[in-house]
Amino acid sequence: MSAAALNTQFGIEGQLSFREDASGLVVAEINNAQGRASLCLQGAHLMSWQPASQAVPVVWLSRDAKMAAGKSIRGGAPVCWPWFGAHATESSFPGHGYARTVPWQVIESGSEPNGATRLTLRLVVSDKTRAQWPHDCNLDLTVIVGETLRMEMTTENTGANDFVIGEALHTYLQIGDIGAVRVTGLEGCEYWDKVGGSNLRRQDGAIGFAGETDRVYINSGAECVIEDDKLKRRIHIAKSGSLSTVVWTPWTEKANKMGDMGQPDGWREMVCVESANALDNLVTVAAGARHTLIVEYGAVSF
Ligand code: TA6
Repeated sequence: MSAAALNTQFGIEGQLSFREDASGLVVAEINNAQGRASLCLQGAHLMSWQPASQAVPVVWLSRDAKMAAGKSIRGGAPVCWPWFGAHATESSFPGHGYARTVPWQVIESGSEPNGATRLTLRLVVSDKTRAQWPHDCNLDLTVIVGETLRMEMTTENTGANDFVIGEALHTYLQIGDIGAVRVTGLEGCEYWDKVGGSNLRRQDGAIGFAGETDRVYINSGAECVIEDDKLKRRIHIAKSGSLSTVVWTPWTEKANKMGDMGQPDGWREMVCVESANALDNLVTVAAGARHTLIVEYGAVSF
C-alpha cells in the first residue's frame, strides 16, 4: 500500500503519518505530546524512539544505517523470528530469521486514552517466507509509542500442527558510553557466553562492559535496568512472555568489521538488551494457539 493510501486509511492527524523513504521503503512517523518514533514497514522495524522527557533518543539508530529492500537496518528494534541466531539446519537461511527483511502490512492504528499512539502490523506471508517456514501462522507486532514504548509480538498458529519458534526484539538502546553503563536485573542468572565458543556461566553482580560481550541469559523473565552514568538516566526494560535476555556489544574489532555501526566509534553509544526466547527457551506454539512476547521500555533521568 502506498504512503498516500496508508495516510488515508490509518493516518492520525497530528500523530501518525506515512512517508516513502528515498530507498522506496515506507516509514511510519509517530509524533505525539509524549514522544516520537519512526518505524519502517519492512520488518515492522522500529528505528527510533525518543520520549518527550528525554533530550537523547532511547532507541539507537546507527548514523550509518542503510535502508534497502530486503536488507536489515542497523539499530532500532529488529524483529528476530521465527528463529534466533543461525538457522538450526539451513546455513543459507538468514541469521535471526527472515521477519526483519520482508514486507509487513498495517492492520490497525489508534490513539490510546493516555495520548500514546498505537500501530499494529502483520507480516505478509509469501512464497519466499513459506520456503523457509511452511507453517500456517500470523505474526503481528503492536507498538504503543508515548512516554514509554510498548511492543507486543504475537505468533498465532492457524495450522493443524504445533510448531517451535525462537524470537527476539533485538533492541539497540542508546547510552552515553559503553564504559559508563551497567545492566542490572540478571544477577545470579545462567547465560550462554557466545564469545570464544559457547560456555554456560552464571552472572555475578551487575553486567559491566570491557570488551565484546554476547550473552544469552536463560530462564529469566526479570526486568532489566541499564544504569547510564554519563547520560544520567536509567532505561527500564520490563517484559512478559520472554525467558531469555540477550546482552550484546560488538566492541571495536567486530564493530569495524560490521561497517555500519557508525564510524569511528558509534558502537560505544549503544548496547543491545534483547527480550527473547532462544536456546533453552524456544517456544512451542500449539495448533490454534497464540504466543505473545511483550516488552515495555521507559527512561528515567537522575
Ligand atoms: O544478538 C546478538 C547477536 O546475535 C550477535 O551475535 C550479533 O550477530 C548481533 O546479533 C547482530 O546480528 P545482525 O545479524 O543484526 O548483524
